Amino acid sequence: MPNVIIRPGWFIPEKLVTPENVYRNRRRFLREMGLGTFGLVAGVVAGCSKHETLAVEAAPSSGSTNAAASSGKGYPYPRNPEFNPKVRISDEEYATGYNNFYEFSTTKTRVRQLVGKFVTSPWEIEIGGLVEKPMKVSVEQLVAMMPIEERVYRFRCVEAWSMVVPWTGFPMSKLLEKIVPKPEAKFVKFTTFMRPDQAPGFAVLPEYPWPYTEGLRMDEAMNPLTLVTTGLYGKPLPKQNGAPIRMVVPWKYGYKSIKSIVKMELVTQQPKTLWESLAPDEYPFESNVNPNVPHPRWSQATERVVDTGNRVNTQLYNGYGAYVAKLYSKA
Ligand SMILES: Nc1nc2c(c(=O)[nH]1)N[C@H]1C(S)=C(S)[C@@H](COP(=O)(O)O)O[C@H]1N2
Ligand SMILES: [Mo]
Repeated sequence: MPNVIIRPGWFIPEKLVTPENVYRNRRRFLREMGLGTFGLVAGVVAGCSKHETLAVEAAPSSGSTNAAASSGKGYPYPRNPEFNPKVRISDEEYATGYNNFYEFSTTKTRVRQLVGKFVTSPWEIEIGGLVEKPMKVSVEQLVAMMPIEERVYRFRCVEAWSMVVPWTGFPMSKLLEKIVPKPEAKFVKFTTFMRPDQAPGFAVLPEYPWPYTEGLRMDEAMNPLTLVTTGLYGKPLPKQNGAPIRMVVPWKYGYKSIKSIVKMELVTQQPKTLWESLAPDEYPFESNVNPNVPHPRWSQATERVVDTGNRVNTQLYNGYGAYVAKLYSKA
């Protein structure tokens, strides 16, 4: 099946798109980090979407069409009317065919072809750290304990593209209530699976500080928008979207929405995340969607809606200010 070969953003030599001084500083930084030039080129350039033409391959290869982890029991779950915006929902084909999941590939349209060996069932998740009631449960057990619903959220990648996706899951706050955080817990650290035999991307980027990790402040994790997610489009998560369990944090850039989670830990210190370790000036910990703060190498003022190709204005907190602005107002 012929398809348009896309030259991804990271293919562009960084010195062509970065002011020289930033380039030099980053080089020094990466050298100090022990990362080579390859890490520089492939590592910190997560995309420059205006050079991309969207091409979702028509037919996913067998094995990638989502022998999803959790059984399809209960799907589709009822949609929460509070999260049902009057905007066009992106075509499912795009949400499941245009993916950032570097454990498999840096080419978004290739990810779903490369997930065949990824075993997502059975799947245990460890939830612990500074909590009174740590647990180690299967995703099925967790789902059975939680109030599951569907929510339509806007999703905005730091690379300036966006989608509108119906996710299925439960609020992180409900899970935190169950595990009872200790007072000294200040952050939640999330960790993705790391099985190089099941995911070819690890070997392609050996200098990355795997596994993929992310984090939220405790008050961000408690915010009612923060969704522990097990499905999309009324079905269990496809592997390429982070089966069987991932986060969706809709007011932050997409890289905070960590996929295929094996561990959640409550900690006192702000955790080091994969992207922040690679390029703190480009992918900082907080990473709230903000049209007024450009990425060092591109504007964040607008975004390309992937399935329509329309360019629309980016909104502060991705439009979720009513829920989250108070978290960031300096009282
Ligand atoms: N483990 C892991 N989680 C990840 C990523 C990744 O490469 N690995 N990419 C992030 C980025 S940059 C984005 S935009 C979203 C993409 O999610 P989607 O493919 O479901 O749209 O996943 C995020 N979570
Ligand atoms: Mo992203």
